[in-house]
Amino acid sequence: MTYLTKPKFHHPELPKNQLGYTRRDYEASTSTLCAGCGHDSISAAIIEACYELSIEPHRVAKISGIGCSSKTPDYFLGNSHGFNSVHGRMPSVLTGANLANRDLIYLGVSGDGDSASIGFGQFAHVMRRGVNMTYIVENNGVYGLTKGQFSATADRGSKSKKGVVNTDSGIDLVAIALQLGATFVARSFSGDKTQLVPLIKAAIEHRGAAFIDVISPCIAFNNHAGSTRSFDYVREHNEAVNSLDILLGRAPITVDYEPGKVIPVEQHDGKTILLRKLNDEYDPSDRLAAQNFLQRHAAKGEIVTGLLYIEADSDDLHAHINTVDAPLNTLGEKELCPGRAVLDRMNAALR
Ligand SMILES: Cc1ncc(C[n+]2csc(CCOP(=O)(O)OP(=O)(O)O)c2C)c(N)n1
Ligand code: SF4
Ligand SMILES: [Mg+2]
Repeated sequence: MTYLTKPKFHHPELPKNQLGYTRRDYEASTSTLCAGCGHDSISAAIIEACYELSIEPHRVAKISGIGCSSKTPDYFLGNSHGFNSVHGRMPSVLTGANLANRDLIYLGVSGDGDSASIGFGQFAHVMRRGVNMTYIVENNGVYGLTKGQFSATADRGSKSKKGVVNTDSGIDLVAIALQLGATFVARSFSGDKTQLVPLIKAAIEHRGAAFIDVISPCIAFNNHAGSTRSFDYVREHNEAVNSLDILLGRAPITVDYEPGKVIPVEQHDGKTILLRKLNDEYDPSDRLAAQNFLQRHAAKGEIVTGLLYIEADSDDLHAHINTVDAPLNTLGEKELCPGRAVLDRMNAALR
């Protein structure tokens, strides 16, 4: 993979987070993507979210597949663990790593080709299993890396750069994630950092499968009239249903808000997300209503963004299969081997 290292020096008075790190400590090599690619804005949003959450970089594992989007983990969190896997196989690598070491923060980064075309089966299973992760799809409707073929998320009727009309139905990964039981589902736009950064922070704090579909225009192959993933189209059709104001720690809520306008969503560990409603009709705690709302609006060509669904009292794969609290990779022979007598009893029970 090509990469350009960034100089290490920086202004001594750059702001620092609670750990004493600057934003520069969450950066990595210089991006080699096309100038103006939406994916670079998502990398910047991930850096900002991790800086604001004061995450220790060595506690993050960033895992990706293949594509321009899947290259981006090279451009953020240079001091974190990383695994650039095979096309469409990021979810199984992430699941395995998560099962082996539950103590890391898992960040899956993928593209619409990587997740909705070749990796669609893997995407489905990682969602239905409730793996504790933040799964981001950088959705541009094309295979950017291989020069702009329609991906499976491209809308029927949308036009390629050369004027070819897509005749296949597009897969809506948000609808699929909702149907398969993801406990945090959001959509955003790479051009809206104000919306995206709090969503990434909330997804990282969420326990369970957190999915964010980020519309991320490909300026080289899918930013023309007739595309439904261009900067202009998304700006004109963006229908934000809410915004996340603040992500608080365990401190009591001290901000004043008009009742009904802001919903406090308490998470499993006592942390609270404040959700500011922009659409009174929208209830992000009702999975079925969310699915209905999204389909009605998609039929009108609107792109609904915001936190679309959250299950506050969620759990994850480790809870489902009842693993021990200690990460499995820290267990020794003593804990892992039950002893001859127990094994004999188990074998006898199977005869
Ligand atoms: C098994 C396999 N099949 C096909 C390819 C070729 N290939 C590389 S990237 C890619 C599509 C990437 O599209 P997407 O995930 O949307 O990423 P983008 O480049 O648009 O960000 C394809 C088909 C590959 N690398 N490996
Ligand atoms: S080809 Fe498209 S997706 Fe790839 S770097 Fe260029 S603008 Fe981004
Ligand atoms: Mg793509």
